[in-house]
Amino acid sequence: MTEPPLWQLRSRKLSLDRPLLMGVLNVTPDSFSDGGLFVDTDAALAHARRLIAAGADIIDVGGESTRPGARPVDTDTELRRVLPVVEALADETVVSIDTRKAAVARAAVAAGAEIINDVAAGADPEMLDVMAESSAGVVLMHMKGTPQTMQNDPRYDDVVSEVRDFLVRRAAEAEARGVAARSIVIDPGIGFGKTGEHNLELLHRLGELVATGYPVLIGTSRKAFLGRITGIEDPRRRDIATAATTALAVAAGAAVVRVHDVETSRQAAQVAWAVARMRI
Ligand code: PMM
Repeated sequence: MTEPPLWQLRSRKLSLDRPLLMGVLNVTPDSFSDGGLFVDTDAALAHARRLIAAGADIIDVGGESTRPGARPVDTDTELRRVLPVVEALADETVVSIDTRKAAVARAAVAAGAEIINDVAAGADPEMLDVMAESSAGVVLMHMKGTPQTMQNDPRYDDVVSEVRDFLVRRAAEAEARGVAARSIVIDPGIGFGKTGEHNLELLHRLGELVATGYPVLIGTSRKAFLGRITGIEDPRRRDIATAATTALAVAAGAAVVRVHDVETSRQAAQVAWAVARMRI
């Protein structure tokens, strides 16, 4: 028997012998689907506890919106938003910090975060060193451009191979700087510098990312392409559409799904996983 795969985090390991659910907790005034709801620390903690009760394995705390066109925030503002939440949650669950800033990642790990989720895949010159020194689990995500520019007519010759090659290069760079291979998860960055059709192709050909050997995280939750497909304009009404992508991603081998509504995606992930393995 081969050992079940593990994701090595800062102070513990997570088993990847079933898909993991990462619940989204945006402590921001302007995220696209839940901006403004959980800026207050108590409201954020109450929401995190609801996500945990629904089956979240990880809570992903973010203090900077990366929706298309969002304005960057400064380090102090981001820290003020996320640190009290990270500190309070670290005793209760596995906390991931969603940030592009090395300084925020460093402080969040010191406050108890186990995972650094970087949508810029280590673009901050100090980020890979923070990842290596902290021994945190890391998510390296592909984004074309920046949140300010990424949706201005993104083009690829072959989106899947370009995204895959970029992620494998960044993972190799992270390993060269001292990040353990078993700490790394890759993410194609659904909606980050991609058209709806690019997102569909990445999901359709997910197996090509899974074949890299790195566990793959997929974040489709409530994103605009789901609105285009279903005609649902309000992002908060896109959780069933999200659950459909969760099922497909899990069936194709995704290791982690990042979602706002954990309950619907947990059910979808469990059923897809049971069918994929033919085991209840
Ligand atoms: N999407 C958002 C933010 N952070 N992180 C990862 N790793 N993957 C994603 O797809 C992703 C992310 C989009 O913003 P939201 O927090 O409002 O969903």
